[in-house]
Amino acid sequence: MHAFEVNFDGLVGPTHNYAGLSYGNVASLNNATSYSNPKEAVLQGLAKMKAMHDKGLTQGVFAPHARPDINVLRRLGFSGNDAQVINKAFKADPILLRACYSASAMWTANAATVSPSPDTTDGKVHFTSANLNNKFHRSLEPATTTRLLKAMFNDDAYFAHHTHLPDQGFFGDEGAANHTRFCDNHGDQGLEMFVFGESAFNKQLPKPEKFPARQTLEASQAICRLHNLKPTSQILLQQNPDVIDQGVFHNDVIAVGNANVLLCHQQAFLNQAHALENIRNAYVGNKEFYIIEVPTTQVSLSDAVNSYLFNSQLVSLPDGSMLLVAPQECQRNSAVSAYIEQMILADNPVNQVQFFDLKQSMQNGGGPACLRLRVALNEKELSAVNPEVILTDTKYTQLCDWANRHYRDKLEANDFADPSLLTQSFTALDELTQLLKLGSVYDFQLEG
Ligand code: SUG
Repeated sequence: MHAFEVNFDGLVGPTHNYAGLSYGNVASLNNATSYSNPKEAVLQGLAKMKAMHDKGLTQGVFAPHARPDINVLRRLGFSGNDAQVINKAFKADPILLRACYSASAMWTANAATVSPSPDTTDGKVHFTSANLNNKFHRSLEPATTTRLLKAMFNDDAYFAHHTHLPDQGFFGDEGAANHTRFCDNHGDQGLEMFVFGESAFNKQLPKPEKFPARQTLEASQAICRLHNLKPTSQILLQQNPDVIDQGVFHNDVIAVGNANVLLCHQQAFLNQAHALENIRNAYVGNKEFYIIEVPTTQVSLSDAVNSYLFNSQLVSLPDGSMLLVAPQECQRNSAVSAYIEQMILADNPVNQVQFFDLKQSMQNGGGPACLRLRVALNEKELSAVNPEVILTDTKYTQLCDWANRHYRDKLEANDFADPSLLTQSFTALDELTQLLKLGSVYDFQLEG
């Protein structure tokens, strides 16, 4: 049966802002005082989705979360009606309020880990929402993410949904940002690579010293169990702790895989030579497996982090070629652009590059790959997906129109005191759930 990799890109939410919330994420900290443009952000993301659709790929849309999270503000002791809660929180702790306004659910690579059916012993596609417990603003995401996933993949015959892992650092789980899958074709059994930053229980393994490791070995092991992964479809490797300390907060900031290709920096993994040999040996396909290892002498670690080269998407196009979907920051960095030019001419399957302006997301540390959740599906599974979340030309036009009507083009510090931002945001999302036929997925819809 024919199979597809569908990328579900996060629609940037109406309250997208820069609040410096992610310690260990260089861009987030550097842009903490910038103002944001949510309208530009959502349209930049939609332009990438449309470009993928125009290339003949199946492209999905993942709805944003309702922000501010008024329930968590109440849980933290701010009382009264919505306007009073916002007003009190703004006076008491404006950064806390900003965290509750964060549109961070746009980075759907962190929404969940997904195991396609050829890799699982029960033949179902498995989903586990990430608990994201390393950062307060992101820990608010898993319950709504699960509701959204169930509204998109709503058929027990094909899809299995699991509750996110326990909300505690020992089981820190950041989803598909630390997970990639290698296979000959998307419908074949694959090798799922889980990359963890540290072990919670095994004190022998090294840890980063400065910045937090956001994914634990124990979380990755739990996902393998929950997803009924075939033993030959899993490999667990440790990220190089030194690079976490230099701003590589997820594996997808230093490595990206697709089909029979792994593109990674020379310093991506702990004991790299051994790690790469293990991946090569564990590959279950018949095709030649390519490892493109980018040397530090050609692309330094700081060039990698600043350009987000490894947060490019690698996608197989319908004609069999492979495209690097890179942020425009790669084009502007001379070392990185020279490397890309060399790579697409070299003997490996990657033979094209396209650059995208995703500046609004990039300024918070979210590149092309952060914005998408990959779900490999066969024809039957794809026909069981809610069709309204699949991008078409019409849906693209509707979504641009929706964003143009509801989104602001500037948000700065004082705007978060204004309760009409909540009303505008919830109105937009209520309309979106109708456009994408998601039913009631947000707290404000379920409580109302
Ligand atoms: O979790 N930034 C996100 C970026 C996530 C990138 N995702 C992947 N690499 N897959 C994070 O650090 C910044 C929010 C702020 O500072 O306002 C933020 O949450």
